[in-house]
Amino acid sequence: MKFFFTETSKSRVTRHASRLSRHASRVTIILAIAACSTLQQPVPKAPPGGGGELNPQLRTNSASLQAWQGMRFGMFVHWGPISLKGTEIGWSRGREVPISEYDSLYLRFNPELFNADEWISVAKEAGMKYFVITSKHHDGFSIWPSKYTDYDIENTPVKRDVLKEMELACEKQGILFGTYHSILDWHHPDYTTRYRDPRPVEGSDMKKYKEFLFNQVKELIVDYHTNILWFDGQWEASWTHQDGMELYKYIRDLRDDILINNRVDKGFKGMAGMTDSIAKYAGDYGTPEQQIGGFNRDYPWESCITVGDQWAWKNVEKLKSVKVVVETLIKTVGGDGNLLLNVGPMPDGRIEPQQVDLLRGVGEWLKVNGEGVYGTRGGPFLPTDRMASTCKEQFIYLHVMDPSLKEIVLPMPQGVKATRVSILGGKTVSYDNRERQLVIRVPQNLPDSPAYVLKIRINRKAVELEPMEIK
Ligand code: H79
Repeated sequence: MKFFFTETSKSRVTRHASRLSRHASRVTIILAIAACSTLQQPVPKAPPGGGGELNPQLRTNSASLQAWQGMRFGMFVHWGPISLKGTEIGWSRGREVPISEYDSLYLRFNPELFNADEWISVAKEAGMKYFVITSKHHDGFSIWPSKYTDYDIENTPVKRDVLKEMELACEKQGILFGTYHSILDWHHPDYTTRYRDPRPVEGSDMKKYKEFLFNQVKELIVDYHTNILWFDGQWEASWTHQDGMELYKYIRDLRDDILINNRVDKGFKGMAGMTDSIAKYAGDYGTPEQQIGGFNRDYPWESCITVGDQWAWKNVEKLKSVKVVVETLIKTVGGDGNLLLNVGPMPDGRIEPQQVDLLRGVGEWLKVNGEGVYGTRGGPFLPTDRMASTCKEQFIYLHVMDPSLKEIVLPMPQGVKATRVSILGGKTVSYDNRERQLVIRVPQNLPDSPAYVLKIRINRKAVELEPMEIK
């Protein structure tokens, strides 16, 4: 019989990890008993991701993955010396900002108002449950005192280990801590290729660069207890499929409960961000960028989207509205994905007040409606521009973004009936069960909110319903 957990337990280095591990072994026992005693019940499928074709036994850690999927909403942060210029991190090197100037910015990077607890409080107020910070972007700057480079925070005027402060603030406030790490490095002399220039860099040595990369990743795991490794920049020719699988295995051998995105390997396709062949390529989840992923319950995914139009901070940036961000979150969770919403803090170390206001607005909405977001799965109704749905136990949460709807008609499979409908933060709502249809009469005087959520109790487990299209 095939059980849920196929991965072996390795030594864990964090308290968080051992909590997860204790949880995992309890779940394993319960599932094993369940699998033996109730043959009609489907045995939960192992998560689809893992170490790629070279490591077929190395599967995504189910407990970590499920915990992370339940979080649904995280904070992405792109930050570094380039915030002094307000141009894009990585990409503006050698474009808007001459290389020599870009590479000297760290000498005057001095974010005196940086306060990790404040950042993480903002994430909490926004209703975010995890946090991913750029440990190193394509520009090669390391935001922690790394043993393996001098191009790091230690050699800026900042006399603090800001990454450690972020890790500890996350631990203190109960937020899962993760790191974004670019595989490519246009600053490192051993990294072979440079953007737009296919010629190998003279004297470069990818073997040495890989050693550097692996060593830095180990620092993030051992010294900073990162729980998520969010790779990027794997698309350049210098990085191979073999390298991707090797790096995945290297990490999982150090600690088996870390989540690793699919950009560790070459299976990541375009900005839609999913992996072509999950058996072939390494990675635990897909990463659509600046777009909402399509409905997918089979391969976990997370959309990363900026609050403005740049990843790093930019002066006078036009931000998305609270309504647009809430709708983005709804459509994402409705498609069974997570949302990693990006902010770019300022060179003085603060998250810009207008970004904080936006996040707080989203948090206000989640205070009332979070029940329909956290711990849910997407569906059964496929997201549209007007509505999206999530489900949990015997409840369907219908997120309605169009306040003009007076009556909502939903398809229902034969025999499935609603037994109660209410509005989150409000009263019960009247409805009719018809032949393969549920008709809901939308209440008058809806709350003034970016969207409202109808909580529909049905006479079976909602997650068992096949996905259905709605108009
Ligand atoms: O870290 C964030 C981006 O910096 C990074 N991925 C997210 C998470 C990323 N790296 N590369 N890309 C995204 C693709 C970038 C494409 C573009 Fe451009 C950058 C389009 C516009 C700016 C470079 C400049 C390519 C075309 C013009």
